[in-house]
Amino acid sequence: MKRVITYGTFDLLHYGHIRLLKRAKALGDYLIVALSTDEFNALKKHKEAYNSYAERKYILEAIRYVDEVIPEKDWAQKQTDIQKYQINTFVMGDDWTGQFDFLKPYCKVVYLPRTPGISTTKIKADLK
Ligand code: C2G
Repeated sequence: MKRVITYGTFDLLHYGHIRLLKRAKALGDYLIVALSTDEFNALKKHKEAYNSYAERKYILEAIRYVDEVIPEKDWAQKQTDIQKYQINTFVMGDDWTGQFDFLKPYCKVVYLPRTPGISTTKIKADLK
């Protein structure tokens, strides 16, 4: 079984997120999403999600491509996660290209093209 992992806040879930999750799942058989906790968002990512961690987890668990959701509490947990969850492939959108190449000794690292024209920031701005 090929196990894939990806990380993110996934707030105000939109089709760009879904396309990322769909393509990530297509790279294996089992997709784990490491979901940024509210504390990690506030303290380390300096962004506040509209939906709480519990709500964002509930939404992600309803997506056919997602097999498991775990908390992302720290920038430094990826290497441990890869070993703990026996990950074959690490996936992120290409806005992160190069940032996680240090994981290459432990698993495949894939950066997928972001979906243009949609973002949580844009949604919030358009709704003002
Ligand atoms: N994404 C995408 N297309 C968009 C918007 C987002 O492909 N139009 C991807 C991002 O590249 C990311 C994933 O969807 O891979 C989740 O997006 P965010 O929740 O914005 O993730 P981010 O805040 O970048 O958190 O440790 C890594 C961080 O937790 C990543």
